[in-house]
Amino acid sequence: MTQTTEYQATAAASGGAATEKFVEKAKAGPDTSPERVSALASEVLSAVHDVIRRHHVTYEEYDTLKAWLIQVGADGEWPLFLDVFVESVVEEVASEHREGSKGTIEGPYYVPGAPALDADATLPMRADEAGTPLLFHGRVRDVAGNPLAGATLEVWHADDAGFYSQFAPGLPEWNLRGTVTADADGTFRIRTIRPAPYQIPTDGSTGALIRSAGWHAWRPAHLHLKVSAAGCQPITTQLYFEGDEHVADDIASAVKPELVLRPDVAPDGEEARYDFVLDPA
Ligand code: MBD
Ligand code: FE
Repeated sequence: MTQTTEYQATAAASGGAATEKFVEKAKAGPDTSPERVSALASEVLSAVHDVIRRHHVTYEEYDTLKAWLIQVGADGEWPLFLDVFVESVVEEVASEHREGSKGTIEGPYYVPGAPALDADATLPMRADEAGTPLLFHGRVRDVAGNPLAGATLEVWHADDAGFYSQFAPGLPEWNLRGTVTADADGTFRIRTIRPAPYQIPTDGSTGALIRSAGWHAWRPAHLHLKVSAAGCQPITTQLYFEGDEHVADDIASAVKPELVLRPDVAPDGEEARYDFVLDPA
């Protein structure tokens, strides 16, 4: 169990590594008008002022908050903290008018450019990859029911210990990450392993808040996907597994009933089907 010890000792690096990746991705932000910046910033500040008044927040508490905010930055955990506690509402607003499959939050561990795989795919994994083998298959269609030939499914997920490649030490670069191109009839078959539930790193500042508040630190086991096809709006989503205790109690509030898989037992592990429906662009 040396491996486990090594991972635990460095778990905070998972949240931290996400900052480097995010900064690479987030170039110049969109041009936001001064009116909108002012409206949003003053409402956020008013909400904070209101909490201070209602709870008679003390100078000691104010200084604790300052120190914690500084530490979140020092740990590189802003992407982790924001995606866990804020992104679900941004996604809710962004997908209000969508008719096709439900999306949910992206989270901090997406990396573009995973290895290209054809429609009958096995995700890159170690020869002795632990975990129950999972065959995940289905079809991608548009809202009118037409199959989307050559749709792309970017898939990424944690391993059987709950760790993501490129965000935890000791994993091959693209472990359990792939870019799958569906067939001419929109179908795909992806062989992987069932991921473990994900625990927010307990040794960073996000973990410190969770512990101080007496909350639990868990997300249910999940597959992450970005599904896209020509002429359609891409979706970013996650799929969960029925029976996982955290499905009803996700710290990131990202579970929707439509996103829960009910895998069947298969000759070699388990099998689950999910069909994606994409809205027109
Ligand atoms: C994850 O794996 C995740 O998907 C989210 C949203 C937040 C933290 C870790
Ligand atoms: Fe995740």
